[in-house]
Amino acid sequence: MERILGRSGGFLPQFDRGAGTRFNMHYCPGCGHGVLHKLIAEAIEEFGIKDRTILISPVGCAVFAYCYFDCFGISVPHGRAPAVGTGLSRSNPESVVISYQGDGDLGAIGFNELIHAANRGENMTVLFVNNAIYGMTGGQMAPTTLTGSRTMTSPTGRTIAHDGYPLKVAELVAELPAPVYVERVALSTGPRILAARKALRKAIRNTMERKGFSLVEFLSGCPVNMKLDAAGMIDYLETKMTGYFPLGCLKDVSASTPSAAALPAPEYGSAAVMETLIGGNDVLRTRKTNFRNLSAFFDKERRLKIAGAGGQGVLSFGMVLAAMAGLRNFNVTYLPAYGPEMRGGTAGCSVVFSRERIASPVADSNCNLLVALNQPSLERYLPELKPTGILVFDSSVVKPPPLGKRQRGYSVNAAELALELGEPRCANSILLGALGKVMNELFLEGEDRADFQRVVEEAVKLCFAGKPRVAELNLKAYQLGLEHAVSRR
Ligand SMILES: Cc1ncc(C[n+]2csc(CCOP(=O)(O)OP(=O)(O)O)c2C)c(N)n1
Ligand code: SF4
Ligand SMILES: [Mg+2]
Repeated sequence: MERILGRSGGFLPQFDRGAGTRFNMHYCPGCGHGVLHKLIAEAIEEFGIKDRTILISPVGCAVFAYCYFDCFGISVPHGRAPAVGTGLSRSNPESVVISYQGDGDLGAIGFNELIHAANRGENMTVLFVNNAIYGMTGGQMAPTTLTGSRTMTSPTGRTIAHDGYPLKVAELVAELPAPVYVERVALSTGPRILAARKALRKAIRNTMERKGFSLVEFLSGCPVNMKLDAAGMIDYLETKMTGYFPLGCLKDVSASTPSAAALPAPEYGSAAVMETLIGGNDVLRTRKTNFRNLSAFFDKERRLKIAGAGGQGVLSFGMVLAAMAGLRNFNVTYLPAYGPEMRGGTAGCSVVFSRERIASPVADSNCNLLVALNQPSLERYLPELKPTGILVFDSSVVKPPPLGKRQRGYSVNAAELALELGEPRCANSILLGALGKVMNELFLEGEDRADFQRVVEEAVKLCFAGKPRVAELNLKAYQLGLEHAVSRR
């Protein structure tokens, strides 16, 4: 008896929901989440996988699931659990990734993530709690709400004409070739809960043995939002829910599926990235590792933000910078922002380079260098420039802003000079010249200055390969920027 009533070792010794709470669980009486939590905790304990399990909590009533289990836990945005689970599972092949999701989380906002993770056969267990309602937010219609059900958003009852058919998630997943195990169970009566326990364990075992993707759908009660008492809830599950969502195993090829080896970790060395971006090129094969007199600038990870309007050459500016870093054997990332920006709004890209591995390719905050090609971009990103950061801007279109004590500013009237050159689109390369001036004045000495000039030329030629006249024009523009850029302080 104690075994059944006691707290499983898969649970934390204390459910810490913060001071002042009256209850030691945040689920309503009769809720299926609590029952499923117990089954999960028991499996984690009995399989001895506390140190391998990563339980992904959903957005929904089980949002605090990580407060209960004595294993690793992670909370993710609404519906994103299978996408996050993919990363967790691939980068930690030994882990047992369990994605815990409700019908709103999995069947609505996150259905895309779910179906693609299933289709890829990611090694994870998905526990799908189908209570046919958005429980947490107070009872709105879910994709699995039964036809005729009255909810906050279907006050006269769900209709097929208006809302479509209740979504049979398990059937859809079972149709895919990749998943190894798909079963639907119910958290209703004692025998049903025992069957649910068995299904849950099979799925978790599959993940432990790296057999691929398993999904168990749990028909579950939300008595509060269904406005039913405990007996009425069980009756609803046993008649209405199982009537539309038949229980049973929809697919099981676990026994004949071999354990899959972990995917090899991808290598993003600068050489591979450059080959991919620019293709085979002799310059790549002869490149050198220069900047030997490493200044403080090249020693650390550097995050550069280039921002302006669509059509100003912001993205090719970033491309040239990324090529320069790659040509001198830095690890480098280049992240352009496409989309409506291309129609004349703001456009931007991030370039991050480092001697070490790069954690994030986004330089939208805490950037070391900001190149602003128009006023809105300056206003948007200047607050994100580090206190020791450097600003380079086009003084023909940007008002010189006040800078922090340790910040430095350089400007050049790029748009005007580009007009004089007869090619307004070259303003970006004139600003690249201003950046050359920054490097010469603040960071580079002796032979490294000459090498910087060389790497600019190599990078421009690479990025405009097949267009020698354009490359030549841009190098001319670079030279103009180098000559005309001025330090603002
Ligand atoms: C991006 C986003 N959209 C909407 C919400 C609001 N929201 C919170 S929980 C939820 C639905 C939860 O329903 P379900 O996944 O079925 O879980 P249950 O509470 O029923 O267990 C919604 C829509 C949110 N938190 N984030
Ligand atoms: S609202 Fe429904 S799903 Fe949420 S805890 Fe209560 S009974 Fe469970
Ligand atoms: Mg729900």
